[in-house]
Amino acid sequence: MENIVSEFAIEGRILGIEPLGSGLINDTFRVRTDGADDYVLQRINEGIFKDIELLQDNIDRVTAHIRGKLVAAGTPDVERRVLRFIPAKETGKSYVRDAEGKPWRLSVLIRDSFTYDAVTPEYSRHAGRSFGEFESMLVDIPGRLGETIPDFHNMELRLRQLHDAVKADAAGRMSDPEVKAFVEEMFANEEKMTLAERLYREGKLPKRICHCDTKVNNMLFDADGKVLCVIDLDTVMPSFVFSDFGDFMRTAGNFVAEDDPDIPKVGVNMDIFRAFADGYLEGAAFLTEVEKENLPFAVALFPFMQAVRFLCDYINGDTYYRIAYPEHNLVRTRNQMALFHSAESHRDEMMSYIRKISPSLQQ
Ligand code: GN1
Ligand code: MG
Repeated sequence: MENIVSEFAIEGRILGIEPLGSGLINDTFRVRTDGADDYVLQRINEGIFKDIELLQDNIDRVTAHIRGKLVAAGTPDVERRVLRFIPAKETGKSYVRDAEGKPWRLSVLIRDSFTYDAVTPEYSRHAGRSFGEFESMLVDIPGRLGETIPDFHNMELRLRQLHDAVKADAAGRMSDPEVKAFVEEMFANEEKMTLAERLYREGKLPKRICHCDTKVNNMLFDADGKVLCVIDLDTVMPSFVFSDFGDFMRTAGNFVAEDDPDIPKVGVNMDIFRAFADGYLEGAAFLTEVEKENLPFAVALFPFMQAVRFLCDYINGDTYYRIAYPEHNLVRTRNQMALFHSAESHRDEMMSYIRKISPSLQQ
């Protein structure tokens, strides 16, 4: 790995390299140096991100655009507010390939920053505002960003993939009655949960540039719980705003982690919902009525979509998500389906709250 790092134009000598974070897709390391900055080294999972040129081009454009906005607004401490990727010495590109052809990239580790897997309502309010502002800053990014994973958050596609997985039954897991019951329940919800794709076709719902992986641990907080910077930009692409609202609530708004096997503890934390919605509606001034009134739908959609994806991977024999034990994806499915049920049962309460804080919505 030291050889890889030395292909980038870094400052200082490398003192050590150690694993960092808990992502399920890429491999991430911290590079300690004797210079002013430490770095984050990542091996990009090319099995999942098939077009590395497009991926890195998106990231370069997004970070440059946000940096420009922050500088223009006179924001202090810009280096801690947006990621900086280091160019490769030879090509000037923001990634290199190792001897086996695997792609790697390097960014500056943001000083005095913290990540969390669970947050308080106060932190969630900051997170909501930050994701709203992140989307706002990208409203006028020139040109079109590519889809790094085509139809990434398309619920219709995810259900088709489940149909295919069930048909192929590659790992022989369809004989498990629990798996079968989940599959049936998912298909029974097909019509209801593909609402966004229909609204889009009817011209009632726009696609915007969204982050599309707003897990709570994809943001850096400062020591006071304010959000410094949004990270993990691989999936920044055109999507519905439901992606960002829904995925944050899916992770931060669940009483437990997405793979906690203690299912009775799973549920939507309404204190987090209210705080996150407050912040998000403050940050995302561009939202249309249709977008706002479907935010409670988004809170149900994302655990449902994630359950479909986890179960699909389980049925396929665990080829996508990193797992720590054989039933991991099934446990994740149970957890996310329970969260989906909880979100459904809180739907009206969430709607009343959204109406209360956005008076423009019809009462
Ligand atoms: C993956 O890489 P990571 O852990 O931030 C996944 C997300 C899922 C998430 C579930 C590219 O995100 O979509 O919501 O796992 N990213 C990709 O934990 O599939
Ligand atoms: Mg991540």
